Parts: sequence; C-alpha cells; structure tokens
Amino acid sequence: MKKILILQLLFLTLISCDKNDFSKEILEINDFEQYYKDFSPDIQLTVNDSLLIDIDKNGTQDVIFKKTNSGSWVDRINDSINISIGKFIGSGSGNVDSIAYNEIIDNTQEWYFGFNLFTQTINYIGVKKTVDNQSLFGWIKININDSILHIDSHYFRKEPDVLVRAGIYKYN
Ligand SMILES: [Ca+2]
Repeated sequence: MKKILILQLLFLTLISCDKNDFSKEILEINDFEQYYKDFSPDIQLTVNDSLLIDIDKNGTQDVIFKKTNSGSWVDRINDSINISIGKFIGSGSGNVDSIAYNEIIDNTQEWYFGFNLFTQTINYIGVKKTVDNQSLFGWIKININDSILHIDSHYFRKEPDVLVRAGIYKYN
C-alpha cells in the first residue's frame, strides 16, 4: 500500500513537471550576447498611444513608437541616443520599407533616425546602435491592421559588427 502511494506521488510529480514545462513561454532572453523580448499578448497602440523600447536593456530607452491621427511613427528617443532605424527608402519623405523574415540586417541597409510607418505590409524594422564606431544590430517585429499598430517582439545583438536576421533570435 505504501509502495503504491509513493509510486502515485512520483507519477503525479512527473505529470506536474511536464505540465509546467509545456506551459512555460520564453518571453525574455537577456545574456551577454543578446536581448530578446516577446510581448504576449502584443502591445496594441491606437491614436495618442505610444510605447518606449529599451532595445539593449541597458536601462535607457532607445526607440519610441507613436500612433497619431496622421499615422504610425517610429523614432529614436533623442539625438543623444546613437540609434537609427531601417530600412529607410525615402529621400525627403522619411518612409520605411518592410524587412522580410530571415533577411539580413547590417550596414548595407539604408538607415535613418525615424519615419512614418505608412504601409500595412511592414513586418520587421531594423535597429542599429553605434558604439565606439562599431555597429550593433537588432529588429522589431510589428504589424498594422484596422488602424492599430501592433508591437510583437524585439531583438538586439549585443556583439558589435555582427549581422542579425529579421525574426531570428537564437544563435548557436
Ligand atoms: Ca537602451
């Protein structure tokens, strides 16, 4: 009888461990080489909403998303933060083109301090931070539908001059 009870307890323990493992979601990874955060559920911005993002988790906000009557906007917080945003496609218009999943993000992209997210087809925005003349890269996953700006997740590679790929946050 005692043996059966112990076996039952062991069985229940195994089941509860399994359940915990399956229900656990990785929402944030922060180590020496990368910082990744997944908003679950997504952040949804409607008119007059804004969201600040600390892309490298160093305690200083870097990027702001804003939703206004005239559209959706992304900018660096201020000029003292050496952040730029890609990929920029407009001379004068300050607009952005979508970066596809798995597309390489590096210095070959066009970079700018901010722009209007005028299209609904944007999936990934590139982020570049310049430190001691070296470039660090990351991405932010967004989408726009029904006039709502959705912020899904963001990633930053803490090692300089290493390219990243849009949507990819694990490197082996
Ligand atoms: Ca920061």
